[in-house]
Amino acid sequence: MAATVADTKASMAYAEVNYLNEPKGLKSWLLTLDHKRIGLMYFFAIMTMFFLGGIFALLVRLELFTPKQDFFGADTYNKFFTLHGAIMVFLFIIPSIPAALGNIILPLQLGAKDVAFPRLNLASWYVYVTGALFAIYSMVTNAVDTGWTFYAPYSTTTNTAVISMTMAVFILGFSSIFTGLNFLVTIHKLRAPGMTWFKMPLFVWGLYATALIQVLATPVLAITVVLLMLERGLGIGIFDPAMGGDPVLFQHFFWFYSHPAVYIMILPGMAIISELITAFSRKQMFGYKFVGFSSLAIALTGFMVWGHHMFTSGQSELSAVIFSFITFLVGIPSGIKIFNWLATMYRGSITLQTPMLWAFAFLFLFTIGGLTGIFLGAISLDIHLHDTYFVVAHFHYVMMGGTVMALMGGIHYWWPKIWGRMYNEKLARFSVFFVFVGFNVTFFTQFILGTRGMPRRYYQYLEQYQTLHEISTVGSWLLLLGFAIMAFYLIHSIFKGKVAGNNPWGALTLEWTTSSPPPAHNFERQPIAVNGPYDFDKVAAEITYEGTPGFGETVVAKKETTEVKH
Ligand code: HEM
Ligand SMILES: [Cu+2]
Repeated sequence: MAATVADTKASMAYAEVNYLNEPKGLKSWLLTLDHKRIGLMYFFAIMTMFFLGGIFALLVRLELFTPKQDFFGADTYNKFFTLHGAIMVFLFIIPSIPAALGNIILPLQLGAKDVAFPRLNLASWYVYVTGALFAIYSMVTNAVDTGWTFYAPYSTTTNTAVISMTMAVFILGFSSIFTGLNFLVTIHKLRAPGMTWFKMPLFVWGLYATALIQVLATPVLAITVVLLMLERGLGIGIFDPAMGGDPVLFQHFFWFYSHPAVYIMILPGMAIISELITAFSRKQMFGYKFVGFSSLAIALTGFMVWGHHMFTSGQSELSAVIFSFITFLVGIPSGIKIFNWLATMYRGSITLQTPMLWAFAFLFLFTIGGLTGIFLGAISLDIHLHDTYFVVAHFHYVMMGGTVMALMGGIHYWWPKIWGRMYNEKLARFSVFFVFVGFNVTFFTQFILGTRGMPRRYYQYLEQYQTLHEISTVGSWLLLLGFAIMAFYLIHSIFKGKVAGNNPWGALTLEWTTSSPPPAHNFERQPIAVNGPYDFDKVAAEITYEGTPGFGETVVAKKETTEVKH
């Protein structure tokens, strides 16, 4: 493939006419059917929610700095951790990777002009915003103090604004279902000519598995919160034993959605990591099919383990043993992914650019999160660790150490495609550093606190826990610093960043073949998938950004086969 000089210049330039500025005007944004614009609107929405949820987290940590009451009373504290959890789960992390990055990137990676149902896509954003408004309404009218899990019968009897918050969750569910449905049909119907299932990028495989869960599990949550609202509003006894209901039933319903939901959170994160590991190792994905199918395996087994949240809630011993066993099984496909990522890096041409640093942070933190999940899946251990800070540490290692690190990796990887410009890489490294260190300082201490018996959801505690709580709170300030630096250089880069060109990293998936930022209809010519997404041993792409090693060259990576030197 000999590129002409003119082609090369164009591929290194900033695309003056692009989806960001054509068509112009606020109305063209609010009524847009362009998946990239909708994805960007989602991006700003989820980042606002990450900020809001982060403020509540910092307040919770601030109160926990000392064992006694310092700033807020018990009721306010309960509201703060509930709002933190509910915002982070329902308004930030579930829509984050699929609805924001997935919306922007998935059609580009498939070589499609848009998603299958662009109007449904726009509708999903408005549904999301409506849900967010209900959540905000709840926050300003007495808020909620039940924890993000809304366990009955407390949630049907507390005098806080449970109905508006559960209504928010109900509405947000539909936006999630719309996105999932759209992706399923898009992946089936709109792949570029030549793109067979096994030539799809692994990001697409991951979003496909995620979409299955979104479509199948979310309706269960919707029904659960409707029943909760009926009980609260009309006094129908479903969950409250005082009215003849069964509180354990609520927990079954809730976790039947919410365990699969943790895979709605982590599968897209894993999917991003697959892209990063191959791109920055310049190597074919080791065990591509295993990595692809393991996403489906996780999605399916994820439906059968919800009872591990209820080992102490009253279920038969037999069901506890079965849930425990299946929980261990989920570790297998996750382990397959980790091993294949490591094998992909082995003998690769690794470059340590910012997205890859986030991928390393993910590998390290998610592995800790996953392994401590196995502790909790063992019934005898969980009896002791249930509802302690060990659990808080575990799910933060998975959700924040896993999904949020992957999200940050994805944002930094696709940022130059989305805006056509590159961020300041020095500052980006500082940001990774502070977030990584801050994260471990904040949350590793909580594993220790948990094993020593510190319960979760308390604003006062015994003096023996103080030092570890203090360290954890200081960690949350380091996290704040890391994310503040990031916000600064990312916003700065939109206006002042260096031009990135079409393919700043030299990656091979189709989104890198169009200009940066892409035109409104994505591609000037219909792309054809000739090669696999990671055939670095067969094809080479020109690297269009001066900060990437091999700039201006078309670098051919090492062949997979090992040459024996004599
Ligand atoms: C900015 C960093 C973060 C800090 C400092 C932080 C801190 C905390 C604290 C102190 C609690 C209360 C624990 C308790 O007393 O039970 C908590 C709970 C929780 N956090 Fe975070 N968190 C952070 C990020 C996140 C993220 C990114 C997510 C999800 C994506 C998340 C999800 C949750 C959930 C679901 C709960 C449980 C709430 C509940 O008990 O109802 N957190 N967090
Ligand atoms: Cu679970």
